[in-house]
Amino acid sequence: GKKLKDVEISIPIVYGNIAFWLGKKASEYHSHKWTVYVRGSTNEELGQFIKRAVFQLHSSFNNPTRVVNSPPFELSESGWGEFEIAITIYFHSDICDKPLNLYHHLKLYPEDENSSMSTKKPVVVECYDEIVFPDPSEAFLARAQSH
Ligand code: SLL
Repeated sequence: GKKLKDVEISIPIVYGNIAFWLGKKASEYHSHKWTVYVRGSTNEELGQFIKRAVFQLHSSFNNPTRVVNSPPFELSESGWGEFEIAITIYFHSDICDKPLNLYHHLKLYPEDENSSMSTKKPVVVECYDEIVFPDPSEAFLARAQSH
């Protein structure tokens, strides 16, 4: 379709993880339950823009490449260790053909020594970012504005 010059669309996102320690239910290899996610910064529906998110987990997980084909773009697992998760975002074809790679270091354990592990207080680590699309298609701009 037609491209609009001198226009750009910026999509504010938040990506990161929340992790709960399992306390009495913790075992050696499953001490935490966690969820890694990509969401709109004010919880807007990212399914309008994003077609698929692929979360690449550590090789110690079964089937470490996890594909999420519809929103919410998140993945929950249990485990014991922290590692870097590569998140590949695929957009709808009228938005952008090139996928975007994000990297998030999964965090399970509280940072400061004073906050002891608790089953009630999760560890949350998030990043704010903006995905900027220069010269968007007319169809994309119309969708972004009705959004
Ligand atoms: C570390 N470099 O040594 C990291 C690796 C891997 C964590 C952490 C697997 C859980 C499962 C899991 O939590 N791996 O087996 O399902 O700290």
